[in-house]
Amino acid sequence: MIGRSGKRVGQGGAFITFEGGEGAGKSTQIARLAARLRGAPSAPVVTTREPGGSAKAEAIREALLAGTVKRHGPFAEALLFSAARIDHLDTLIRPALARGETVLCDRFSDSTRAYQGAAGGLDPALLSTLERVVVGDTKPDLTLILDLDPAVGLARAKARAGEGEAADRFEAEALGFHTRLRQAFLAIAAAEPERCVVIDAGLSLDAVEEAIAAVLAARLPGLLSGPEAADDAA
Ligand code: Z5A
Repeated sequence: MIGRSGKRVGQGGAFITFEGGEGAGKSTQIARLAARLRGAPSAPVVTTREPGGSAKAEAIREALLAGTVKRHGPFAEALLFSAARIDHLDTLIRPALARGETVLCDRFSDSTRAYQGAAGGLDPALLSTLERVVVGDTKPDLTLILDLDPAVGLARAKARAGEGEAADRFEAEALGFHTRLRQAFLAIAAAEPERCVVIDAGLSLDAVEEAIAAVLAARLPGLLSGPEAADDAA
């Protein structure tokens, strides 16, 4: 099977993105899935994140999360997220996929659609043009949308940050902004069911991990159980 990222799924790696609101458990579940995949007879695994994942993109991340770009509006933010994504794709994601590795990425272009589009008010047509230019054919083979009540997610993020650490530019937005985000991610999943799967992120850590493993087994046979499973499913 040839995936959307343009590479052979099941016998090489795959491009898998994790999306959702604050504190949904993306970073935790990426670490768990990476450990699981590293114990399986499948392709090598790379974990990464957006904004970031490469030296230039990490520098852009600092400015975006500090909120210094906010005063220039959501379009300027979308352009900077895109600039970071271009470097990330060129220097990390595409080379890893070309080597046949699996890339697990914490946020990708659906976050631009949700944060700068649905919640930030940018025209979806504009964002879709930007996405086409920036992402090209390197679309995720699978996107896991970790869905959670935003009040619960924000409380988790706050508890993790600990006393005295200020909320970043996006965590500081009001609950209504985070509710729009949740709806936006669910709408993306509904519009692209062949790529996206919604995971109930309100379950326990272990239950979420098992739900993700079940989706992988169904959608990308071979990644968890070796190339023979992919051949059997073909
Ligand atoms: N952004 C954007 O606007 N446009 C874009 O195009 C892109 C991004 C790419 C990046 O922030 C920000 O950039 C982001 C969107 C915006 N908004 N913010 N803020 P980030 O990378 O710093 O943060 P994040 O992506 O929102 O992730 P997060 O807040 O770190 O959450 P998470 O990775 O989903 O959750 P976690 O760190 O795995 O878990 C949070 C805590 O909850 C932790 O203590 C866990 O142990 C706990 N947890 C996790 N799962 C569970 C369960 N199931 N039960 C109980 N407790 C749990």
